[in-house]
Amino acid sequence: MSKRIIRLASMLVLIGVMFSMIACSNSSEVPNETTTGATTTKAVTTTGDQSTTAATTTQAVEENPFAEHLTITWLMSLNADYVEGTGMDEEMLEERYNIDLQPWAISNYDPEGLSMMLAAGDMPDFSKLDHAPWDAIGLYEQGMTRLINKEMYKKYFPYYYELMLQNEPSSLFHNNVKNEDGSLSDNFYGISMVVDNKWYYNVPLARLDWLENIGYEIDESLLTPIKLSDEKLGKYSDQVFITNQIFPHEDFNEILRAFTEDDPDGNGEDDTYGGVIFNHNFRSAWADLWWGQFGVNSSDGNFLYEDSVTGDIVPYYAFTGYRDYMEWAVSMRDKGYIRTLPEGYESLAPQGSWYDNLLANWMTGKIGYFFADRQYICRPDAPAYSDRQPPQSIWLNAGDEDATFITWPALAGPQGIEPNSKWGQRRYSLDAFGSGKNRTYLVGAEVSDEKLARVLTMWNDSNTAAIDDPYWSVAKSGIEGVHYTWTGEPWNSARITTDATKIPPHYKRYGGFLAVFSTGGPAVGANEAMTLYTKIFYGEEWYKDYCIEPIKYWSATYVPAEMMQAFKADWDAFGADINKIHAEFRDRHWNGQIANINTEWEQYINQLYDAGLEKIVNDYYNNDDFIAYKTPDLTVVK
Ligand SMILES: [Ca+2]
Ligand SMILES: [Ca+2]
Repeated sequence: MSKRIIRLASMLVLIGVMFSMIACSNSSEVPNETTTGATTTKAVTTTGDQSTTAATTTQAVEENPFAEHLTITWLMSLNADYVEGTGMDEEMLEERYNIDLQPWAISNYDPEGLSMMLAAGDMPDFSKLDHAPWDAIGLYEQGMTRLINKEMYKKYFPYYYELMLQNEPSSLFHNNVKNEDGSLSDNFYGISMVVDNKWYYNVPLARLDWLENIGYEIDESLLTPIKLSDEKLGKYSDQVFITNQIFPHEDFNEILRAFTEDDPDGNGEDDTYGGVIFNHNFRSAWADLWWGQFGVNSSDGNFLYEDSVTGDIVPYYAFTGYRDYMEWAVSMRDKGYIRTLPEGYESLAPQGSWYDNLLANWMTGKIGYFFADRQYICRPDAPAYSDRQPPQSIWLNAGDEDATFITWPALAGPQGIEPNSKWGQRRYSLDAFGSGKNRTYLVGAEVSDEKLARVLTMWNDSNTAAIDDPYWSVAKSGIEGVHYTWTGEPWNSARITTDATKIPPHYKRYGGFLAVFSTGGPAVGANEAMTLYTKIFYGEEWYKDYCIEPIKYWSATYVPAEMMQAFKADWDAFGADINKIHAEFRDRHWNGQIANINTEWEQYINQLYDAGLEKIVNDYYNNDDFIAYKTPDLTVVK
């Protein structure tokens, strides 16, 4: 338990009740070095390194595992113009692993090209066929691919195998060749991609200068300034601060009130307000922080929740957290502390209508609280997009060059910070392993164990090498000064990719041999703000404390195929009625037509159950054959 309450010296809020709760935890003092490169502490395996002399290894008697020269066909890139034998990365890997890589000049995003290839019976040895007509199971059933046994990972790709163990049980579900009784086997239809299951996008961002103007002081020791040195935003260095502290829910409500009523911009006019909210039917990642205060997620309807009274597993629209969110939202809206956007924002498509509107409203400089994509805070290198986002939009477009900001992990819920309190953001990927066409690497039917072992070894070496390893950094990303440049300190600043047309022919790259696994570690080579934010975010493991975890998650990964089919039939029968009851209740609530939430919520739930939700809950959501979600160990593998 390491949730941290922000401790404010406030003239406006009753001190004592909230601030006596928890002292700042020392767990925040994670040195940056541990997070700069998730892979740096793992030793490079020497088996693949032919430049290492035998004398330096203790297993001198071992045979050279790369003695036999192997030809390996390949298709893992958009690069349809690539001419085999011309790439710098191809040459490097061929030399080290005693192989001839033969990339095929078809884009893996080309449905026609891939269909023709497969129709002709051609299957590359190693591929990722995002737009093929069949998925991994379909291709295997047609005899195009082979299976991969877990032992191969254990032996030749231990880095991957360890991640697999860490992320059980869900790591085993993806691409698994299930036994006849439905149990898991040790064989897989393809190599499941590893994705970052710790990531979340939006974080809270508020005007720090306004907080100070309305009487809050935050201890400087709790604030880490974002340093900026680029030409564009460098003059705003030290104007955005990251803190790992949390405003208690009631404090934050009070802040939204004061942003509205206490003239935080000091111009003597009643012209500001706390934040922007959307109506109840707007479900998006941009509403997740608001909803998340009440333990319910807006953007992903596959999250299921446990009803604390009945123990039923229910969808968001039957969960009390949703009710509590709606109550809070309407109450704050009616007070004017948070406001909706002008007409027309409701539509999610085209995206521009609400998104442009939101950014334009924030840019008025009259709003105190925002939610910000961590990737774009103070980002200097994506002008068209990022200049409209706070904080930079306030400096650049609202004409408020002195504005200061604070950003923190999540908005807290009314139940406080007790260990079992469930509020916060949503991890973007719940599982570390993925499946489906765009998250599965395929191995051709003709590939021998030896060939598979060679490639797995290559991937193991590339993933376990130090981030600045002279061989692997070039094999993965090219040469500094040729393929990219750093904006500041190497490996600790932004990396700008050189325009492809400006790279000399002999430095061309295929680019699809190694960039195959995202291990969930902090990204290197982002802009200054994101690099710092990422270090704190991963170093302090915010995703462990500030994310809502579903009790169950509705997806083919967790739901048996027959159950999914039966559900679809039932949903076809009941779904429209359930949706209608939900929509009516939701809209009446938004329109202020609910007189007594407690009685009307109960009536609403009864209506839903009578309309068929009871059967859905009993037969599917509560059913033990629908496996409960288990949060994996989210520690970043070093
Ligand atoms: Ca070749
Ligand atoms: Ca004012």
